[in-house]
Amino acid sequence: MSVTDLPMPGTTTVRGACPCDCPDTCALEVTVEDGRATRVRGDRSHPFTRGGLCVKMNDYERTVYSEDRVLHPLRRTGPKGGGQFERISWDDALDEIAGRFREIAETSGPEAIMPVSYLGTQGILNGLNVGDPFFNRLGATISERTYCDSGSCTAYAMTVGATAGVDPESFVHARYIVIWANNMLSTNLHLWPFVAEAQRRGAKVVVIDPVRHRTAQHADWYIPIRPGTDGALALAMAHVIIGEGLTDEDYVARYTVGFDELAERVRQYTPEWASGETGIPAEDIRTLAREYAAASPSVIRIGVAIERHAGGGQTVRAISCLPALTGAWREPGGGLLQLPLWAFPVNWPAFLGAEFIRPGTRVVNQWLLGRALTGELALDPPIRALMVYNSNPLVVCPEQDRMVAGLSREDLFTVVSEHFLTDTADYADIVLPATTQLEQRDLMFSWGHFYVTMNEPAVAPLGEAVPNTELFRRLAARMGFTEPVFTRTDEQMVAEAFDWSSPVMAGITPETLARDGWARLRLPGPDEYAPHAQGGFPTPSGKVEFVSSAAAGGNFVLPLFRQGSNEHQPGEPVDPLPHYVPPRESAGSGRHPLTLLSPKSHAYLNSSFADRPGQQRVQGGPALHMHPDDAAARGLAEGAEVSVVNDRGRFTARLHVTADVAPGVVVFPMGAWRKHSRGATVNALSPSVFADLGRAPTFSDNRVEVQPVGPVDAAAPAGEAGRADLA
Ligand SMILES: Nc1nc2c(c(=O)[nH]1)N[C@H]1C(S)=C(S)[C@@H](COP(=O)(O)OP(=O)(O)OC[C@H]3O[C@@H](n4cnc5c(=O)[nH]c(N)nc54)[C@H](O)[C@@H]3O)O[C@H]1N2
Ligand SMILES: Nc1nc2c(c(=O)[nH]1)N[C@H]1C(S)=C(S)[C@@H](COP(=O)(O)OP(=O)(O)OC[C@H]3O[C@@H](n4cnc5c(=O)[nH]c(N)nc54)[C@H](O)[C@@H]3O)O[C@H]1N2
Ligand code: SF4
Ligand SMILES: [Mo]
Repeated sequence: MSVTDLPMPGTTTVRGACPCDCPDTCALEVTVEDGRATRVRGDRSHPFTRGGLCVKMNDYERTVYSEDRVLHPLRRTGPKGGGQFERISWDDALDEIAGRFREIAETSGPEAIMPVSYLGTQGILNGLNVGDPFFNRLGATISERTYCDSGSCTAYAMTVGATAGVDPESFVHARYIVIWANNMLSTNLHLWPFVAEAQRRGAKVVVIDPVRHRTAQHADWYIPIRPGTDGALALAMAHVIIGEGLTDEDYVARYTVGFDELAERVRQYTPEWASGETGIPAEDIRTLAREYAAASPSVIRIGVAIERHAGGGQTVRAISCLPALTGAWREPGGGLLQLPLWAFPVNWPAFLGAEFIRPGTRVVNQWLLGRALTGELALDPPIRALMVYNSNPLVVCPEQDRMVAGLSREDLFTVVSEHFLTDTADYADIVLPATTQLEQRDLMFSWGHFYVTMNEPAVAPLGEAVPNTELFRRLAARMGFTEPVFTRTDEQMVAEAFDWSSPVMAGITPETLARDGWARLRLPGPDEYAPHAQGGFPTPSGKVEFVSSAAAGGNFVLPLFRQGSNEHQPGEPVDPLPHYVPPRESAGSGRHPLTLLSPKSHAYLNSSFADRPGQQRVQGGPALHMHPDDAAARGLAEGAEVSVVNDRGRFTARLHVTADVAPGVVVFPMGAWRKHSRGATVNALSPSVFADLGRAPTFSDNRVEVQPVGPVDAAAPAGEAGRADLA
């Protein structure tokens, strides 16, 4: 520590946690001077995040004190979407909301009211489930939120069970690291140093992605693949590993079920066949399988993006089989990393309010929101009121044109709780001001490491902003809900957040967390942690299930993703063995030639920060990335103004021609707002079709055409605009 790091007299340092929906969950230190946060930086003593914040958060105090913050309740004064509002009091806002909710519940039934939320913050108190008890008590439509990783979770649970998997910190021990559909240097930044350390120690790093992005550029071997065909690659790897006798026979015999059936199943999936699907030479597939099986320990990191096509679930099923075939789980640093979230003993029942759900309450998936609002999805009663919090559906949901039409309905009553006037908030009848992480208490799990992090409020709420917890306390009181869950304080919620008596929480209490800021779950250290060296998988058999017993119950969505409800399980039958499901649109239903990918923007967090000037400067203007061959075939050049079209919609963009995207693929990062774009954004073209498992979205299963719309402006190359994405 240098002299300049020492706190100045009159200043305090408050420990916090980044609230973003990001696997890293960085530990923060907030400098507060005279009641104002003046600096936010990473906690350098944190073993995983090590003090460096990403470009989204390294000037967080500017976001918090931005002049654009919504600081008072607002009522709409202009047309829907116009963003014109007048200030009103909290009392008036709550009266109006409770009055409308009551009237709608009485005349149409409470299912005419629907919550729409996701992960604006992922704190246990203020995040995913904060409104669930309220809406379940009200009897509102149950909102199914399978935006992210639901398909992967279902597939993973079917195969290896809900296990934390490999400790990200033990990646340093791996000898072979496969980064599969994950732009780690943009989306999981703090895992990279562990990969780089392994690489320094001699590990081979392989990146499998249709895009040669900044992470791929650091790989020892970059393997371009056709989007949505990863299942073919994984099954062919299994074919080679089994066919060439590269399995760990002892591990397979002791700790797996269904090997013979799997061997029989993958016999058809030859490298030559997979080459035709994936575009990867058959010899490369063999080499990958042999190297992967020979190296010990080997580890696979799957990105969330792996699930976003018709066969996303079966892809994760197939990949989840590989480490068991080779016995990679035997050593620290070997196995598979999906969501270490499963390591945390979160007391979900205390937050879901599932006990309030009336049997038979209808479930609507937020993915179909546009259709639900326009009436194309036949709903009785129709949706008459929406309450949006922790989400910006107009930007993040598919079929954006339908969303605009739906949100424009004069008879729809829309409430939005927000930090900023987002595209969605512009359509609200009432906007409510929400506090940021610096103004609220929360407790965080992580989906990228094994540390619990406490967030202490650093400053008083700005204006009349309230935490989401307080918002729902106020609404519940107005609705006359008196059960204890609606009156508990944030401190009481912290006390209920975990099963503190769980062995992994030994010695960790709210008090120690308030003092220290964070704590590692009481698991063996990263040099020793090999949770499945001797099996012990949390599946019904306790083994890796090549033949999945959970598949017998059919396709399922975990209750976490659907407001606590486990009812209405669709039970569509699922083949208990992994198999190949080709991408839907390239297999025939998409008549356009190019596959559009919409991965994460480097400088934004989903659509959050996409309105912040500092982040916009880093991100640069949005650009559509296209391979030179595809550009030449269309007579398009760098900087061209292009229209990206399919049967669902269109948007315009500047073209950036680059060999870093595979031929046949175009890339436009998600996150930019409509009001900063020329109207429609990339999700105007995304389908609302679900993947095969867990009702995952299928953004990557999206066929489009690209057309010129104007003359080339050679003076303004779009390469500048798109620089943050592929740099
Ligand atoms: N900077 C930044 N970080 C973020 C976020 C953000 O918005 N911005 N969002 C956070 C959230 S919510 C999430 S879910 C994670 C997601 O993080 P990631 O899992 O990394 O997801 P994406 O960035 O969407 O996509 C990663 C890569 O998958 C590739 N890809 C797409 N389709 C396929 C395919 O079919 N096969 C293969 N092999 N690759 C494919 C894309 O080309 C892209 O390079 O990131 C988190 N971190
Ligand atoms: N095309 C395409 N679409 C995608 C994806 C993709 O890869 N491609 N990714 C999908 C994925 S993985 C995800 S996770 C979703 C993300 O979808 P969302 O979770 O909706 O993410 P954001 O767009 O960041 O919107 C979060 C909003 O919550 C607000 N917010 C933040 N904190 C608080 C708070 O404490 N209280 C309240 N009331 N509001 C708060 C923020 O200001 C922001 O406007 O998008 C999905 N959409
Ligand atoms: S967004 Fe992710 S990387 Fe950035 S500060 Fe937050 S947790 Fe860390
Ligand atoms: Mo996500």
